Amino acid sequence: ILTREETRTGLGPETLKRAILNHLFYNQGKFPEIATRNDYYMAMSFAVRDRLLQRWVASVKKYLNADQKIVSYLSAEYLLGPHLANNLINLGIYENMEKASNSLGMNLDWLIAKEQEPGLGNGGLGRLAACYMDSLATLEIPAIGYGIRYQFGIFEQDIKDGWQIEDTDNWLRRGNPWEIAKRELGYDVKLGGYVQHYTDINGKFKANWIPGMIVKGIAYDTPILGYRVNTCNTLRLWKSEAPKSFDFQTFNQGLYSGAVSDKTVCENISKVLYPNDEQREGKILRLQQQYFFVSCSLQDMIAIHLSQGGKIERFYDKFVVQLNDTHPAIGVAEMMRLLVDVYEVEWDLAWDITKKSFAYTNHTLLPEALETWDQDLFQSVLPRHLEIIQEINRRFLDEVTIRTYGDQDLISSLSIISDGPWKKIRMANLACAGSFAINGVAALHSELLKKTVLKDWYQLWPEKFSNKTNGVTPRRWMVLSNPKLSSLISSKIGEGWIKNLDELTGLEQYADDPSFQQEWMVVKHEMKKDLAKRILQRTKIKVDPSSIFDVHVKRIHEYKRQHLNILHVIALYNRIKQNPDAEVVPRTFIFAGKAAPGYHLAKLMIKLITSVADVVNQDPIVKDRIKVVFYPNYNVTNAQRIYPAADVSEQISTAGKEASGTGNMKLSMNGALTIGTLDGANVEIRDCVGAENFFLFGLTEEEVQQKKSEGYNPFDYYMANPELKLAIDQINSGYFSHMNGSVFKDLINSLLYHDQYLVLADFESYVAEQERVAEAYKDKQRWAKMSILNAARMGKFSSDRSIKDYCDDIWKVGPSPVELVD
Ligand code: DL6
Repeated sequence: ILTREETRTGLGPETLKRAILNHLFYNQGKFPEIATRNDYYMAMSFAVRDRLLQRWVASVKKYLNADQKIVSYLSAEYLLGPHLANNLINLGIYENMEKASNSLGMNLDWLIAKEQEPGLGNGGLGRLAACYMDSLATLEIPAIGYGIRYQFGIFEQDIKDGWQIEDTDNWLRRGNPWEIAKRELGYDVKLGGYVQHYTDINGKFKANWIPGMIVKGIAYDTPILGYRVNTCNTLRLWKSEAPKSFDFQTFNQGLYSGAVSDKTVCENISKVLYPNDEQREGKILRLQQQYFFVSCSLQDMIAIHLSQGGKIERFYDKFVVQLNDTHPAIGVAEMMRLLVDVYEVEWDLAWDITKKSFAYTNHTLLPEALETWDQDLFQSVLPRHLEIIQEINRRFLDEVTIRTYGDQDLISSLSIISDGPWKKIRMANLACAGSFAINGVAALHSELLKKTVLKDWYQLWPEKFSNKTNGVTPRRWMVLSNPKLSSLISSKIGEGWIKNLDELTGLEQYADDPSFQQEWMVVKHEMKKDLAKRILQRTKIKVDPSSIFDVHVKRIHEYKRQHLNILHVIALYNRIKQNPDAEVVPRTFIFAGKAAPGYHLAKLMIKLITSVADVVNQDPIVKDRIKVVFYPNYNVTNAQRIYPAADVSEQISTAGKEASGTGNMKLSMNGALTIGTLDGANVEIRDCVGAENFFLFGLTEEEVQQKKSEGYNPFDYYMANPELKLAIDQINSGYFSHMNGSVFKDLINSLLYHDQYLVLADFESYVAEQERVAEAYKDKQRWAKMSILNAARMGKFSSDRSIKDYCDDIWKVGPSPVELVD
């Protein structure tokens, strides 16, 4: 009998080396003399995947047990980031793989760098889904993540002449060793057409949906392994195809292009991730995408449940379905269609099953981000679902009428279909009506949901509401991205914190210890040097690693207020210009983030940052005391390089606008100090790390509302603050744009005459707090202590804690450890 070490799943360096060579020869038809670095990356990834699959098979066998409840996470986005290094860490074979790769004459870091990251998400929401998949597996919770296998993920960003340029993200170009296509596992999805009604022989009223087209969803599975456990869950992403790839009948009739276009139309559905543009209404393809993946996923869950002898009426015993925002909310209507039309379940029972199966997470308070669909458009794509939604709504509003004694305002606000001549389907209302639980993603956000966008829902169904503060996985965001800091931490408190982040509090006892402070700051400096090198390579800007690394990285959006930050930079610049000997603590302002391609003002904000950078970085009077960098193409890979090097974390959104934020957590865990408003999870971060270790500024959410209701006039702030006025005048006059003042006029007009996000109102307090930041940085010991305490007190923000909260309060699913049998 072979030991595991001798079989293809052993974990020792020799076995790994043999596995890599085997894949290179027998899988890829290559040998060392001709193999490229990418060939080695692929071979190594296949070798790692073998080890995942061994665990995956054991996990799936366990889940096939009829009594095992499974969490089904429905998300249109998964911003996974590269797999290889993360899997090496979770398997516990990083060092062994390093040895294996060295003995093959390969550098492991090079191979890791070969991976094209799957950027199947826009930002926080998609990245949260990825962190949750990691935590679900680590906590040994049976789970399937369902989504879309976009052929093109989030666009790649380049900067030309200071402007954002978008390029296609062809991430599958060189193949994807992590996924397994399950060609046999496919579901038909109907789209368009019309509905016929008839009465069957038993006198039952029936609907027959005659589709305009049928698309096939093919499953592509990616194994997601937990940290140092055998649980390996499934991320099942659907690719759309034509049911028959080639229609011979059409071909024979000489309509070749017709036959091909059908294939193209079908394949288009999973072709590209939608960027979260301002204007996203009316995009038929987006509705098709949402329905496509949700329908495949629900059909799949039902098939799994029935194949194990489950009864359709008890679907919710097998699966709990979490809706990641409203993107999959059409699932509520699809579940009803499957139950009523396909499985012939009576309406009331079907509605009961549906409401016991779904839970909904809201991720935004921004009204423009709450999805609605024009009823006519909706009908053209999903005619049967429109009927179902109308029926759900009719019965639902009857219930509301009785409960509210006919309160018209409540009835119209809760209605799933809006009144008026242009009827709209409100997806958040559909999600709320069809779910047994509704949650926000940070304490403040959950409170505001209850007071604002979901106020009326809360009034009638308070028991459905809860808060589940977001979290992030310390495996990727500390162990993988900051190995030196992680080793330092482990050298003091052991490795338990990696799975139980609360153990980081063990670091508090060293926060005042000068030698630990020294070690901490040395690691920080190393990481800053690494980033400085990359900045030089990528942007040709030389930055000083001993300056404050002030980091503002996230999607570019007015509410996230990158323009507030750059106004402060201009103010500092002017202080130096007006007094060249002014004492300015050297600082490097690092920005990164993508602007939605159709979001004009966000793109102008990038141009403003790069334009200010061009002037400030070159001005000899500044003498390198301030530098401004826009690091292009912010993605998971680049985020992993930036967070460890940050001293200051900019979390400066207008209070009440950022639902939670997760970058704020990652930065703090890596020892950055936050300058921030009382917004999203900042509030809880400040509570945890202590007010004395957090730089607070700006209006509170109530003050923002108050100011707006009093009639906020940004122009008054502009006139009242000479530093602010000068900065804006300079932008306006073309000082930063080769004397062409018109470049930024839209941005300036928006600030001076609208300023929806109260940038000007918060400017003064922001600048004052930034002075405190600089002051604090001068005292190295104080800074080191604050930095250590930030990391030490971040236990709450592990995604393991979030997932445990979901499991205990909403999903009612517990761990189910998986045994490996040789
Ligand atoms: O919950 C994850 C993430 C939050 O941390 C951000 O604060 C929030 O802006 C983001 N929301 C979205 C909303 N998209 N839609 N719809 O991405 O979610």
